[in-house]
Amino acid sequence: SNTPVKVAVTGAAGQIGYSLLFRIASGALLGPDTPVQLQLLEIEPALKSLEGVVMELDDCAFPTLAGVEIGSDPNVIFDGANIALLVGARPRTKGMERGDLLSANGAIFTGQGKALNDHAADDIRIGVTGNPANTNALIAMSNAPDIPSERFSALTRLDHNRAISQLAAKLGVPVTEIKKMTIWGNHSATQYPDLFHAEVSGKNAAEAVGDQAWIENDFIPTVAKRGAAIIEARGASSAASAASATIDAARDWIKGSAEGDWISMAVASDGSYGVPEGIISSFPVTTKNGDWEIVQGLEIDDFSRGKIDASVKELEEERDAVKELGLI
Ligand code: NAX
Repeated sequence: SNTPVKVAVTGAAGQIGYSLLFRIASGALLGPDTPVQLQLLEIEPALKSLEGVVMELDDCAFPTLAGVEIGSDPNVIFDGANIALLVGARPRTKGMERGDLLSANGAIFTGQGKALNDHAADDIRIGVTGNPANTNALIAMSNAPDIPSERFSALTRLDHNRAISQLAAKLGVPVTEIKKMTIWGNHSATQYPDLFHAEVSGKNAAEAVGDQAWIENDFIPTVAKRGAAIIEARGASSAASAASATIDAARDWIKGSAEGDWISMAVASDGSYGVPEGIISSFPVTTKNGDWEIVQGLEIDDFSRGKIDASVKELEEERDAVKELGLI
């Protein structure tokens, strides 16, 4: 149809926003035949800078961009939104304790959860990129009782893409040969990128690598600490790759994952794989018609069990902390 899809983006004047908005507007999210209306949320002091970004969006004359609205009130910006990409968050600054970070973000994501609950369209899908992404998604979800919990997800697609890229480089194969990659757990240094269920040209990836030491001492920490390596090299955190992963995640959610493959998404656990119900943890999922389903029946050996449990434990601690702060 020709009715524009309303895509809300928060933190729109930030670094990820500067890459993300142009990709969405050019059709990378919904394709060349679907007009999009961008609804951009920023804090008051960043609105002037956001106006400059909107001038640049205008200057691209994207055929798929039907309109742009900006503002600092989530109740206005989320009105009628079909997709909300929650990118804006309060970054951890020097000397900030984890509790401070959780409460600063708690204020943002409780308010945005309520605003989505009251104003978003009935078919809303919400992807959280802003960190701590899993727990921010949990806070938003808990403050939006009228939105089904399956409509919330947190981004682990960047970690997923990083894992594919590292494995492809190790084996000297194109990324297209790699399927069924999984990130388990939290989008943090405890995440577990799993090669034991991944496939390379149809064969088991861990067997193709044939080197447990590389998996444990090289692959897993390289993927888990890639964000820090980018900061070290670039002097700024990953932005274009984070925007690209945000697009991949939302596009596959809406359009469906590929036949014979799966993707990683952090979603509300139903208890699968021993992950406590309700926490937002990353799983292998397939998607179809805007819904996701956790891939079932994978055998989890002791090594993987330990890695998944460690990351899930961190998520439970974050959940307990935000519960104590009265945010959920
Ligand atoms: P920036 O600091 O460049 O941009 C964030 C923007 O959010 C700022 O313009 C700020 O004004 C805005 N903002 C803050 N509070 C807001 C609110 N209440 N409503 C609307 N906007 C608000 O950060 P950027 O590099 O763009 O990163 C954004 C977030 O993504 C950060 O939390 C970052 O940690 C997180 N990331 C998550 C990744 C993931 O894979 N899940 C990877 C990349 C990135 O580190």
